[in-house]
Amino acid sequence: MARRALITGITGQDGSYLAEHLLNEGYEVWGLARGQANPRVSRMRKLLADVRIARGDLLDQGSLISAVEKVQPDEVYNLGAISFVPMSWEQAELTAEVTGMGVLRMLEAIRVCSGISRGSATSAQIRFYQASSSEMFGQVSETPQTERTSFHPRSPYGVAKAYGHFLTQNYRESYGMYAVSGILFNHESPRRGAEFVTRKVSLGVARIKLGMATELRLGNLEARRDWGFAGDYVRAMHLMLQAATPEDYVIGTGRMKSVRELVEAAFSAAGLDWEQYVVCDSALHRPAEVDLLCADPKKARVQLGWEPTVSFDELVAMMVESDLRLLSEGGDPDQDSSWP
Ligand code: NAP
Ligand code: G4F
Repeated sequence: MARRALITGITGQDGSYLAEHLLNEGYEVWGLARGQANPRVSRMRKLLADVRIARGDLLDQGSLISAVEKVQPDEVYNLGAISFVPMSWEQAELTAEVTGMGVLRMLEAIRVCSGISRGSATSAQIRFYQASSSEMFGQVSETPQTERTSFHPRSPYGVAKAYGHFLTQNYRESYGMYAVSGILFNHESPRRGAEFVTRKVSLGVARIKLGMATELRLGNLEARRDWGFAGDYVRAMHLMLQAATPEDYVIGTGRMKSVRELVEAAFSAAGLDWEQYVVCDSALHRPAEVDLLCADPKKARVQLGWEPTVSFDELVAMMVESDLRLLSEGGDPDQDSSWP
């Protein structure tokens, strides 16, 4: 019988790539979708017709229990979150509820449906993946960052992710659950939300190239990130749940670039000089910035055999090309029609 996976955040960037990967691996894939008429669900169905939908919301404990009871998953991937860092200052409480408490509710749903209580001999058969983030490192204490680097989150989002991370570890230690966190560094693709800097830049370049805009306004150009391709990172999520023992892993490329270098690469991919178009806008700076993030993915390479396959330059070129195609065909990035 096919193994069954339940993915929260199915309508997001990673949910779509993970669903594709698991379908290719022969899984029966279920996605948790919220809302009574969520337009992102119908868009996702066009791309991934074979994904089944279970209704539920990370804010609603009962709905998560019902979803786990209905799907009877072998693996649960908790990707659902408020994931845009600036929004976490504007809606800090909602971020704590979805990105932080949502992890507790999902773990509780698995615990309850598996009949586990304190001191019980039963351990859950369901394997749980938590989407932790390099934002937990925040103001970094060392570079590169490993599984042992201390956390100093710099946003309500980073704090909520740290809560989810420690809680996942705690359920593993308290209840013997197979529960792991992937500490993923920034990963991008043509399906990335338009609010994140890579996609904002690739769309900006495409608009300028096609004569639809004359400038691109950006915030801090000196921030550095370790950017990889989302399609590579979802393979790591799956590999983590196949390991003999439940452990946490850092996933990234080990290479860091600045936003300025991203901008240079993207404009040059379209044959443009970035300095003629980019406007620095201090209103786009954050209350507390994460200056640099750079992964040491050695543990994942040695223990899981995981390696990224797409370089920074290839990623940037892929995103610019995709947005040039999308806009020249009259697509609307807000409708995410860049999805193939
Ligand atoms: P994304 O594109 O922003 O997707 C977020 C998903 O969360 C959407 O499917 C959204 O569904 C869902 N969601 C929001 N509120 C929800 C709620 N109350 N109940 C259930 N689902 C809800 O994020 P992503 O880039 O795919 O990232 C996936 C996960 O990895 C997130 O947890 C993110 O924080 C984490 N992460 C991402 C990166 C990265 O670089 N991409 C790095 C480290 C960690 P709707 O369509 O209903 O809004
Ligand atoms: O693309 P970003 O918004 O991503 P950020 O804040 O690093 O968070 C992403 O990666 C995390 C993993 O490290 C995830 F957990 C999280 O969910 C999300 O996927 O910003 C990247 C950098 C920042 O330093 C920001 O200040 O780009 C800088 N930046 C400069 N100008 C900008 C802009 N960011 C955005 N979004 N928009 C700008 O105009």
